[in-house]
Amino acid sequence: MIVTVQQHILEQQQQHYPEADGTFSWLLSGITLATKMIQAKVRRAGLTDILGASGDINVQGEVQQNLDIYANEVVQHCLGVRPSVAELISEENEEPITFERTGDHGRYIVVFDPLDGSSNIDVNVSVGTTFSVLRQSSEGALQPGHQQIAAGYVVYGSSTILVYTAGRGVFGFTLDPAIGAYVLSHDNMKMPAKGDIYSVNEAYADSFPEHYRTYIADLRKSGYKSRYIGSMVADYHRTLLKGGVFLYPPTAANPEGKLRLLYEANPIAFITEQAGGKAIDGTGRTLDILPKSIHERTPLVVGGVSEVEAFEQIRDRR
Ligand code: P6P
Repeated sequence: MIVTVQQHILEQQQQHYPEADGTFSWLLSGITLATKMIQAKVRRAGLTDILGASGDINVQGEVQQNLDIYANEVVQHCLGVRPSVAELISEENEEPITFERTGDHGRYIVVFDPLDGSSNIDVNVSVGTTFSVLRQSSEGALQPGHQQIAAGYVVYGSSTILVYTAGRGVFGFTLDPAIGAYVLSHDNMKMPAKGDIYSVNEAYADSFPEHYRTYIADLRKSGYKSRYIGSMVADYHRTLLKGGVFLYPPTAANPEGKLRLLYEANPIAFITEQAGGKAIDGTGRTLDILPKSIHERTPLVVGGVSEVEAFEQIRDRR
């Protein structure tokens, strides 16, 4: 008996938000449609001459891949036509995209990275789309992550998997290409309290703060394996399924960390806490950070309770 993501969202809504009028589930269907269109292009990237950089530079100063541009346009289109969306914030756009909505429309802000890890596209490594849904408010998207009403990601890997939470658990859906639907494949996901994998780019270890280096050395001594793909959604998805820890510490090149708070760390942190794990910026809870700008970066240590609390103990011993 298959359960599609649309059925699941409606069941969740009927169960937990009976007063809801369906605008939220209609918004989420815009995201699932966009990711189906993106995955179709990702799966054929090498064939449709879409490989290679477009030569443009995005606000992050990164060379844009053609797929980045396509993915950004697709998400903007699929969500922009939803009257419930007041504002879109994309990793690819310096400024927010706002929509003039009347009446009780325009209730939500969607923050997203249309194609995270896109530098891996040309070498056929998994990439992903991340999203975070906030209620429209006077502070716009500059809200702490604990105010997210939904968040999720799609990882375009050996299969295409959508993982999302709306605050009542974490659910994973695998795209069945034969029917073009996301089908429930990971019900009520929980992150293992303790794993045996750590994931960090050790090339920058010399510039990590001392307690990060001590922490990683301790994990190695405890027999942990190292896995690092360099595509956050893929590295995180493995951590959610197998446990362990994924971290991007402050480095000389990125003293505030490299990952972006609004559309990388916050969605991941919301999912992690809903799945029983922990996510911190090195000092405090990621979801409590009050953002100052929409593209701000943050350090991230995310994983099972055992691994993150082991980090906190080493940090606090300083
Ligand atoms: P580094 C991809 O550009 C990204 O934003 C994340 O997806 C990934 O985790 C990180 O950067 C990799 O960064 O410095 O290890 O190459």
